[in-house]
Amino acid sequence: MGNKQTIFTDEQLDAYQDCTYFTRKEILRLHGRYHELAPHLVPMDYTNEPDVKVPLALIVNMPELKENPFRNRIVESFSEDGMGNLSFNDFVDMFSVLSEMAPRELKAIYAFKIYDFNVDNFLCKEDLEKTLNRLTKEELTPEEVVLVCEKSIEESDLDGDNKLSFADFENMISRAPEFLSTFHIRI
Ligand SMILES: [Ca+2]
Ligand SMILES: [Ca+2]
Repeated sequence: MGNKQTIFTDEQLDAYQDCTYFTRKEILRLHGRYHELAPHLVPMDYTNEPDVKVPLALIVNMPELKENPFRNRIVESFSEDGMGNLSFNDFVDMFSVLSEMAPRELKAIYAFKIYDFNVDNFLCKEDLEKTLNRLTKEELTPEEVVLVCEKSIEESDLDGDNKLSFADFENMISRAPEFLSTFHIRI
């Protein structure tokens, strides 16, 4: 018997491996990162599935996220309580979707949700303007942003209702993959 601490049971690690794009080893490393964010809050032993959440403010400060213009919205969209507090499961899900192993289609679903600022299941001109302002770190003038948004909608709006449904959005990112660039994060 060594003195190596048990963090997860084999069953838990199998479940994580099945539900994410991570290996057992990566799950353990992620637990280490999660623990490091709030050592006083997050126990090492997760075998009894403690009900612990790490607040948004600590998560968005991780080096992997802190330069990302959508960090708050990303964290909020994976937070089961909707407030941006992440349980370890939420934390793993988030980095799994952001990982290079996650398929483009899955990233597109989350990107659409994150860009849909007014949560009506469409990307309208205002949603795209907010998105583009963040993506270009305000490098474009307001007039240029309006122009690019109008053009993007015009080119991708398959059903002509002047806003982008998810199908229209998929059409847009097939032409402009940079819309998914902020959703590739290696941890
Ligand atoms: Ca919208
Ligand atoms: Ca449309």
